[in-house]
Amino acid sequence: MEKKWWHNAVVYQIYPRSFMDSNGDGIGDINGIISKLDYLQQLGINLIWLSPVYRSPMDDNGYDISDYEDIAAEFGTMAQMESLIAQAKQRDIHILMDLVVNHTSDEHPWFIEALKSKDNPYRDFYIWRKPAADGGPPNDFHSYFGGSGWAFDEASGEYYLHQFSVRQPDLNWENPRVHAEVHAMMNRWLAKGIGGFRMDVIDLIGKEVDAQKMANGKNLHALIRQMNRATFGKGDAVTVGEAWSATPADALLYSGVEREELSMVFQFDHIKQFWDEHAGKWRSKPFELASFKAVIEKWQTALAHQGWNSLFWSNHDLPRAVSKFGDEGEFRVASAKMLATALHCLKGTPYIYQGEEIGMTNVRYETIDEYRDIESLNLYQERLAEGVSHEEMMQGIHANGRDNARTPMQWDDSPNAGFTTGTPWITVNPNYREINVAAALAEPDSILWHYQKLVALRKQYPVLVYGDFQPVLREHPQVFAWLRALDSERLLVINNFTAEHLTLDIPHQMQNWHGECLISNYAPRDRLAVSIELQPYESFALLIGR
Ligand code: TEU
Ligand code: CA
Repeated sequence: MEKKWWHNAVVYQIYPRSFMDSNGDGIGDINGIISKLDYLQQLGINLIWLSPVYRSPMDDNGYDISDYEDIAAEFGTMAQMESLIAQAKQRDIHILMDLVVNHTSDEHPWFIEALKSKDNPYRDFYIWRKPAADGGPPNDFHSYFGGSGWAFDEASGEYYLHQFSVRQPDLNWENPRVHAEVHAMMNRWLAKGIGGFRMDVIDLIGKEVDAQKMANGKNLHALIRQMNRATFGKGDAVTVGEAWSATPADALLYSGVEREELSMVFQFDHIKQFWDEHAGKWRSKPFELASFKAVIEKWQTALAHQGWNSLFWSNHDLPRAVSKFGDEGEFRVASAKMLATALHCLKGTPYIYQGEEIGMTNVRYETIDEYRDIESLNLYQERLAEGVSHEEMMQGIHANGRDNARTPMQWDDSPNAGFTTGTPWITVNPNYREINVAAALAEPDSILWHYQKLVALRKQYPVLVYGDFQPVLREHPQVFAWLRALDSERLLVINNFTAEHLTLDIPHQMQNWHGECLISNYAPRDRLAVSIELQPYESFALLIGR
């Protein structure tokens, strides 16, 4: 496999609204991020995925952009953004900008023009349809944020498509002028020295609207290859596409080396598998290791030699990793470290979502009024109108609501966790007095230093980057284990995914294995035996001696 500069890099995702507030208005901002670059350099990460900071009316916290080449006033200025890019680069950290081009804000000049008349030159930048015979929406397509995916425009008597909020009209990617505008914008950002792009719902831009085939439309890959050749393909930028619909076969189309499309995609099988078939994310299914292992193994195996995996437990749309896959209580630290070791010892690019490195947890606001996320608020109303109880919806929001990931970053135990000297835009998780960066920095055995070690190991041991994934102990109901093999090097990774003490019987051919324990969350283990006693959530990686 052709080696890439970013293959041994780890990505840190920043949700700017909740990372660090530098001017006391309760909203995180770019100067706040700049003030924490030394902290990120110390962690060792080399890429930052920066969620949107562009001008936006913030209907969806910035994923509704009104100007792709200006910075939202609450986040700062373009000069500050350029300073962030420069100061990060001085620390060998490269910025991945969030590219949100499946839709714009309804305040984007293109849409304002489009609304003026049917023959406005920008009308065809969006997707319009005549009403159905009954005067209603053209079809029953449902928005991801509730309600119809069609909004009526009185002036023209037509409907426009919005897969997300009514204030996020979809762009018409069948229009070559849209291609040209977006490519030019991307090239201007690349010229500012960014490291690449994270691409929002990129699997939706090839939508076949009248067939209601939104994801994986027939032109999708041609559009991405065209984008590659017109912009980032000319350099060695990193690109990661968000693709909720992706299968391993799709991922090979997106990230196959000879495909000239993307570096990798975010696929969500290990997330969706715990969503209820009918109620979706609003009713969680209990975590179950066997099917979880099967999904991870499927992706590790399918992209073994072709393509490249992205590795993540959470992001700004998902619940906190330790709450979803670990233990928030007695074993919060042990399980957070186990989840870190497991993720960083798989093959692909690991992503750390802000706060994951200190084991931040989900939040449980008592009332719906404390929530801010448009998806949670809209679906709460819609489901209650359909007869779902308040209690059940609050349970769903507590388990899978997006605000779980968006509570302010917990820097120390001062008021509002040191995130702001003002009133935070969303309530700080009350456990910040215990869970915060200052406490983690002061505790040599903290989750934070465990992440720092994993990031460093990735730069020291090629087996962690290029080693083949080979499952072991596949049938074990509580342990997820595998080998990474590269040339003569073998790394054994064993993870107890439960709070139980376990006696793990070691397969005969592995019983005398010994070597160097690269990382563990209990006492280091440098040799196996007939069986070993595993502690709750115990996890270690053993580099097998020659
Ligand atoms: O997310 C796509 C998406 O489908 C999720 O928003 C959705 O919430 C899903 O149910 C996961 O929980 C992307 C961005 O990541 C998200 O923040 C934006 O809201 C969305 O696109 C629209 O831009
Ligand atoms: Ca601020």
